[in-house]
Amino acid sequence: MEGTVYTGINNIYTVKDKVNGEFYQCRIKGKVLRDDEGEFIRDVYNPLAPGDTVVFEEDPGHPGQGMISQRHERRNHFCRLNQKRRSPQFIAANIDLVLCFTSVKNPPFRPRFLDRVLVAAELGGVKSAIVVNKTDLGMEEETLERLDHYKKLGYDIFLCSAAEGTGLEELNQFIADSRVAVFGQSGVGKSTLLNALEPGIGLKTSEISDKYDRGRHTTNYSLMIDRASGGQIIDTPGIRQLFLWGVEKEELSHYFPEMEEFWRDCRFKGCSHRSEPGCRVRDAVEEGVIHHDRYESYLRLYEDLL
Ligand SMILES: Nc1nc2c(ncn2[C@@H]2O[C@H](COP(=O)(O)OP(=O)(O)OP(=O)(O)O)[C@@H](O)[C@H]2O)c(=O)[nH]1
Ligand SMILES: [Mg+2]
Ligand SMILES: [Zn+2]
Repeated sequence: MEGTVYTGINNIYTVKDKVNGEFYQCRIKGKVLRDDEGEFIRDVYNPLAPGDTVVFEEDPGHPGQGMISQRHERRNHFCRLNQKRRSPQFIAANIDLVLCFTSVKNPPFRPRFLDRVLVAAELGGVKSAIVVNKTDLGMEEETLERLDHYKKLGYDIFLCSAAEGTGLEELNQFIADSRVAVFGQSGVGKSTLLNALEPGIGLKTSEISDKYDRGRHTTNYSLMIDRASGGQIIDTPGIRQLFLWGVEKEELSHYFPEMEEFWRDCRFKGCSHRSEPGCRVRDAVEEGVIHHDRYESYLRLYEDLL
């Protein structure tokens, strides 16, 4: 049987059968999963994420339960480094879009965090757009300016208030019939907004206290949901910080779209764009062509990779 993974909790994966549309509770056959070539998938924090397509068989003695034997090749993935395990933690696979979620306040707008998410999407080969939630709390001039810059970089931006229902129609049109994962800090309102977009799904949400920054998370596993109008949404747990997986420091600048036209012309091959002479990227920062805050994000991500 062929199916798609919708969620995975404690090594039990919910898989939807491609033919009959039924859900099966599955384990991995022989504990280690194989890919299309029959090779073991090793050194990963989790071998399967919502959106993965798999081969599985139903357990004859237990209807509705099954064993997964193979994971098909992915067309893309969204992933972060699990710091404790030093291995990739896959958040979603085979998706059309990552919605990088932020809020204007409570928790505060954090462009540095946003940059990390945008780079991670770029690395996994996934298209991304920005959702700014809680606009009912009022927008700072500084936030508007930063958003304007992201727009110039080519990102679609949606200003929403899940509380007041504003901006939802536009976002709905944009994601129609797509498979979309939402990702962002805890408390920005991902689950609340998805509940507003797709009434009846009843995702758990919760009041944020001033503790939000210390890791109080409401959503604690990724979950894919079929939308009534077609397409899927994937809700994910909020995190405090994102670390990149799958990039060499020499290539980090390739994942900042605005650096594309400069890094090739640096004097040294493999330029870190930090202190080398003849660095075109730094020239562009000094000329104001590359935003100094984006460059700061670059430097911090670079330092993570040292
Ligand atoms: N003012 C305002 N509050 C909102 C809005 N959207 C969500 N909230 C509130 O923000 C808090 C957190 O919402 P959640 O939807 O649980 O946040 P989340 O991003 O899913 O958080 P995690 O699951 O922990 O990652 C709740 O108290 C919501 O009521 C909004 O548009 N405006
Ligand atoms: Mg949530
Ligand atoms: Zn350089």
